Amino acid sequence: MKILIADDDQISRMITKAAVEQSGHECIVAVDGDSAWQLYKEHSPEAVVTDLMMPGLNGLDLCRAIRAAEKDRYTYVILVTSHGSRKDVLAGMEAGADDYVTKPLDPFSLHIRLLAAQRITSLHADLARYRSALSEQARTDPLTKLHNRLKLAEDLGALHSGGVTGHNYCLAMVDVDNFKSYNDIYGHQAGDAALVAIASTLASEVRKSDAVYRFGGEEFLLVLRDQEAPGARMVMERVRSAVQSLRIEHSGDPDGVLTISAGISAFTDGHRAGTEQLLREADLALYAAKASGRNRVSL
Ligand code: GH3
Ligand code: MG
Ligand code: MG
Ligand code: MG
Repeated sequence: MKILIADDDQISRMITKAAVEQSGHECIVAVDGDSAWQLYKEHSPEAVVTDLMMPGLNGLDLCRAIRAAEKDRYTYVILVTSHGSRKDVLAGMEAGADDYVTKPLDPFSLHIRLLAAQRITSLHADLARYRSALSEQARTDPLTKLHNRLKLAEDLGALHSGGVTGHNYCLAMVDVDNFKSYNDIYGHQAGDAALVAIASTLASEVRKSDAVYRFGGEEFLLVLRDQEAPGARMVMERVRSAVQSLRIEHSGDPDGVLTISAGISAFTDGHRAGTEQLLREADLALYAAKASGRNRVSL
């Protein structure tokens, strides 16, 4: 582990450092609470061994600051207290410390506590990884591996709350043409494979700053950043043509291959609509593209 030691007394500091190193850990040493806090933020140590009484930020303040700052991790905090001060120990544990050792420091007591620290922090690291994998999974469509509607809602929310002021963007709602009959003719498995191929074409045809989501069954939503309607139309024409060029045979479609239709809506300086409104407008435009013959892009 990487362990932060905080003590304003030079002798105590040396003793603690020697004990921590003897236990096989890496040390970062702070001469008071304030610099401990700075070093904590800089190095993200797995554990902190801190003196209680220090000028400026004391051990209790340091504990509280660490607990308040932690999000996806856990820092194991061990207090170094004077012998017999139960009140200090209680205050320390209430401030968020996990354990304590008394001065004069016994290297063995510290060593066995660091074993527990290691176990707890690695458990927390596992939990954090698990949580982040679950969170990623909840936002990913299992078939196409595109982001899903939950992620779309979050991203659009962030786009607006972050003040897209000055940043115009477009939404493009995409729907596969005559896909029901594709499933009927070629089977559901072939349908799934076609959706995967189309999804990867959509993703590869847009810029890195753009995003593609699976909106529903055979519907996709593209967020085209820093783009106004004419530009978005050009992008979507390219995307439409790329899907057609996949040449996925579809005998039930007038083009003989699978195609998509797309409807575009634009968030501009003159039209600062909310996301619900923009989605509705993209859907209406998509409907127009379908009504006027499919395999086309509509605004
Ligand atoms: P349109 O051109 O008007 O969009 O006609 P369509 O047949 O594509 O429209 P419709 O909404 O009637 O059909 C959508 C079809 O997409 C029906 C549904 O079975 C199919 N579908 C939706 N999700 C999936 C999926 O995950 N896998 C497969 N294979 N098919 C899907
Ligand atoms: Mg002190
Ligand atoms: Mg549909
Ligand atoms: Mg369709």
